[in-house]
Amino acid sequence: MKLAMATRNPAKLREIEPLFRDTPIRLATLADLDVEQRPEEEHLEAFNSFAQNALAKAEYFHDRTGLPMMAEDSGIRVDALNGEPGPRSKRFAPPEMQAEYGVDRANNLYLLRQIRDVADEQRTAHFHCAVAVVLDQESRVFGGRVDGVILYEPRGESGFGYDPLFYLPERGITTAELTVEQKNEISHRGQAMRAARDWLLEYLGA
Ligand code: ITT
Repeated sequence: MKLAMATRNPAKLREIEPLFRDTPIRLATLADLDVEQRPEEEHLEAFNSFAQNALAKAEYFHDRTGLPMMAEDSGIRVDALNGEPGPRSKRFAPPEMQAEYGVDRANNLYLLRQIRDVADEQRTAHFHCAVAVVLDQESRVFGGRVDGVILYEPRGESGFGYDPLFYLPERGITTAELTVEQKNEISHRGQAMRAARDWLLEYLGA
């Protein structure tokens, strides 16, 4: 079965691809399919819900291509910021800051600034991921979540986004210090993607 993955984020793809490697499901990216980027895509993730955003994205690209489509929406919720930035995680730092430092570095600096005066025990945060699968006759959404603590400075070179600040107390490292395989074992994305994959395999009778 060919399944299109509606993401334009190469870092996400690096994590998603290994989870489908030993299955009959062949992942095709939007780039593989020559689906050109359109300005309207900017407005797909308009909800304050990962699940609704993932579903909107998968439905949009399913309509555009007619292919079985999977999309994911993910982000970080920081308790001291009342769950912000949530689905706005990519656009958290102001545009000028993102232009100056690059998106991920700006977001990390901005987050550190926002919680500068927050004490250790209140620096808890959670990565969330929703994966939507849209087929011709069916659609489903799967979720995953991992809990951690925001450090005071970045640590580690792997991963992307907020990984260098996302500390796992029980392991004593950040998610940027895990390999792709190790991160997938525990991550929000790993959990949600495995659930989507296993449902698809069952649906296909594979
Ligand atoms: P799409 O093409 O799939 O929409 P995107 O980069 O626009 O890709 P999102 O809107 O889902 O992705 O934004 C996700 C943001 O949440 C991402 O830019 C990171 O800042 C953060 N994030 C999500 N998952 C993460 C992870 O595993 N590690 C670190 N940060 C993560």
